[in-house]
Amino acid sequence: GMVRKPAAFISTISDERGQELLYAGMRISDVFKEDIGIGGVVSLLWFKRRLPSYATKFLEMVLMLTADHGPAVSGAMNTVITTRAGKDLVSSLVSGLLTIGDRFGGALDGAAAEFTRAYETGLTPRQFVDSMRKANKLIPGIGHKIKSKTNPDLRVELVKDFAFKNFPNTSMLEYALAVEDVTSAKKDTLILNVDGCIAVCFCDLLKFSGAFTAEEAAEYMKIGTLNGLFVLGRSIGFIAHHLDQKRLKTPLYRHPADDIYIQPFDTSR
Ligand code: Q5B
Repeated sequence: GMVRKPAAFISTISDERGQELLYAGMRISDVFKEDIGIGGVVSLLWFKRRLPSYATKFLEMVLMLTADHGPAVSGAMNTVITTRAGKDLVSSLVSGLLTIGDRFGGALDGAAAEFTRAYETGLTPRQFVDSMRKANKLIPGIGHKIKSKTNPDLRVELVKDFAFKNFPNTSMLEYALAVEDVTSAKKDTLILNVDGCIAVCFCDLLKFSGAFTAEEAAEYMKIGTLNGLFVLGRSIGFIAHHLDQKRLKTPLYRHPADDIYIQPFDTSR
């Protein structure tokens, strides 16, 4: 019989070869007929399935409320400086994206991993906080430069409200809030931050929506899915900052020298 040449690539999410483009088997015309929204498209392409409507609404909410957080954050600054150096949209966008990581905007995967480990091994919130302190590790998803108990992050309030009203189970969110009680008692700024709150809610979705097996949930937490949410959302904002600077025709940026302390070089060594 016919022997098929082994394929160099395998792909499982989309297909453009037929008459109509398919996203995880769904025709692009049905994507619009059924009005599945950007949350529905993300579910198809990231998870290869339709998710319940509260879950796709949640995805959309995350993209909307991570879209931007002003010009002062690391990523937006990088984008603005790159644009002002005369670079194009893609260069400016990626220079912003490259700042996303453990400290800024990329704490979701770490938060999901640490909070899940703590919850599943049965640590009390206090034991978890103490164990992280002992290991000399910051808790991903806890802490903010300007937001605090007294100056709460309204984005976090919106995410919490939505999860409490719509999710079948919010065990991970409740656990993370109990951890926040411990950390914020030490220092006002050690709140469950936007990365942390989205991450634990997403864990509740993966674990309890019924749409994923336990193995799938564990895999999605491991392969970078959660940081992908922030990266996708904040790309909207970084592109906006690029366009804004272009519109404003801002010149090349040079940092004022009087704002940099240059330490005298020790020539005796
Ligand atoms: N301490 C976020 O640091 C920040 C602790 C902690 C235990 C912690 C820090 C951190 C984990 C990573 C994380 C996401 C760097 C943040 C985001 C998106 C954003 C951004 C925006 C947007 C803030 C003071 C004292 C020290 C520390 C202790 C601090 N964090 N202890 N666990 N997690 N968090 N990142 O204010 O005894 O005084 O030495 O790395 O979740 O990125 O808007 O800006 O939308 O764009 O500089 O919202 O928390 O605090 O480093 O001076 O620490 O608290 O050990 O203790 P800060 P530090 P001590 S959301």
